Amino acid sequence: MSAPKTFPDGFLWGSATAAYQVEGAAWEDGRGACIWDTYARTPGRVHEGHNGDVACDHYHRYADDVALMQKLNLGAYRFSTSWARVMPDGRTVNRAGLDFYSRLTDELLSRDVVPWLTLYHWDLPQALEDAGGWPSRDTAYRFVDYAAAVQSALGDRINFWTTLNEPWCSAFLGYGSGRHAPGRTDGADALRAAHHLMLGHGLAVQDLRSRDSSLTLGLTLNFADVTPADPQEPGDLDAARRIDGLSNRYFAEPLFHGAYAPDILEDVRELWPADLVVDGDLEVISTPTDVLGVNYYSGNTVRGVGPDEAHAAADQARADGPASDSVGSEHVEFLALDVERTGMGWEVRPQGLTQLLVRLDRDYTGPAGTALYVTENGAAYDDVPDQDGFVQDDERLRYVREHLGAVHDAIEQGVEVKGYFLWSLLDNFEWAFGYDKRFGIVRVDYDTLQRIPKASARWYAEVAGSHQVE
Ligand code: PNW
Repeated sequence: MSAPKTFPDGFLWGSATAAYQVEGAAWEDGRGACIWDTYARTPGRVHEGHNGDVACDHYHRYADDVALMQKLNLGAYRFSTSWARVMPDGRTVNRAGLDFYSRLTDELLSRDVVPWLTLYHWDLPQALEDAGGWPSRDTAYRFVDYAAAVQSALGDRINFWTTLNEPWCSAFLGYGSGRHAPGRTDGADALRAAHHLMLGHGLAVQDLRSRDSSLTLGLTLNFADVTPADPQEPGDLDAARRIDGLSNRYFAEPLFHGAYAPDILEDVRELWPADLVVDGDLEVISTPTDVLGVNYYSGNTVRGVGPDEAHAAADQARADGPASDSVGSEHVEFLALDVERTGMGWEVRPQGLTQLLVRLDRDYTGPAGTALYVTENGAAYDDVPDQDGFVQDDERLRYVREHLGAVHDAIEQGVEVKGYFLWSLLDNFEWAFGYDKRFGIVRVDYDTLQRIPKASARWYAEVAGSHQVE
C-alpha cells in the first residue's frame, strides 16, 4: 500500500448543498417563486415532474443537519441563499427569509463549522425572469442589491462569500440548450446571460468589498478536462480548443485577464450581440478576488465532425454532461469511449483534476494571488440500501478517494489548494433528474426524510478528522 497522503494544516474539509436542492419549504415565510419552481412545473422538463417543494426539508431540519456535519468532522459547509426567499419579488427584502439564514449561520458557528455562502445557485426570482432574466442587463444591478441585503444580515458572521455558482450552467443550460430553468433556447440570449452574470459578479464584489474590506470574496466556476480524440488530427484539436474555450476559458479569461479570448469570440461571432459589452464592463468583471471555487466532475474526449454529422453529434451530446451543451458546440462530437463512468454517465477522470488545478494556478490564480478551493466534487451512483437504509457505496468512496489523491498531487506540484467541498452532504434534487440521481454521502429516505450516513460518509469523516487519505 502507498503512503498516506497528508493535507496541509488549515485545509478546509467540507460538504456542499444548494438552496433549491435541499431546503424545501418552498412557500413558507413569504418565499417567492423562483425559475426552478416554474420550470419543474412545466411538463416534460424534470424527471417524473419532481420539484423542490419539500426536497430534504433542510429548512426545518437544518439544526439536525448541522449536528450531523459536526459528527462527520466536517469543518465547513457550503450552502446557498435563495434570492426569492430573501427578496420574493427580486427587489423587496423579506426579513423572515434572511432570518432563516441567520439561524443557520448561528447553528454552524456554534458547532465549529465554517459557513461558506454562495449568493446565486441558479434560483432566480421568477419576477426577475419575467422582467427579462439574465439576458437583461438590469438583472446584474438587481443582483448587487440582493448581495448587499444578505451581507447586511450575515456579514458580521460569515467570512467566505462567493457570488455565483457555475455561470456556465445558468447561461448555457438555462438560456441556450434549455435543459435548466428557465428553459429558453436562444444562443444570443445565452451569451447575454453569461455577460450579465459576470457583470453582476464584478459589481457585487466591488459593493461587498466597499461594505467590508475584510471579507473573503470570489466565485465558483465549473471546469471540464477536454482532450482531443486524436492529438495528431487538426479537426479534433480544434474541437478540443473550442469546447475548452467555451466551457473553461469563456469565464476565466474575462475574470482574470479582463478580456474575452479572441478565438472564442470568433467561434460565436454570428451570435454575438454588438451592443452587449459596455465600456468599463471588463474592468468590473476583472475586479480582483480572493478565492476561485473550482467545481470538477468529469472529462470529455472530443472529435471534430463535418456539418452533416453535426446534428447527430448534438443529439448524442445530450447524454454527455459537463461541457457538451455550450453554445457554439456544433461540429463537435463527444465520444462515448469505453471508460469508467458514474451514474450520470460522466467519465471518471481524476488525473484531469490535477491537470486542471495546475493549469488554473499557472494561467490565472497564481499570478493574481487568488486562492483555489475545490467547491464541488463527487458522484451519483445507483445506491442500493440494505434493510436499515445503509448504503455500502464503494464506488462513490473510491471516486472521492481518487479525486482527493488528485488534489494532493496538485498540492505536491506547488499549487495552493486550500480546501475541498464534497458534493453533496445529502441526496437532493438533482435538477432535471429530480430525486432520481443521488450524490449524497448521506442517504435521504424521501418517504420519511430520515438521514442515513453511507459508507462514504464514515470514510470521509475519518479523512476530515485525520487530514489524511490512506
Ligand atoms: C453542478 N453539466 O451541476 C451543480 O453546482 C450542482 O448543483 C449539481 O447538483 C452538481 O453539479 C451535480 O450535477 C452541474 O451538464 C450540472 O455540465 C450539470 C452540468 C454541470 C454541473
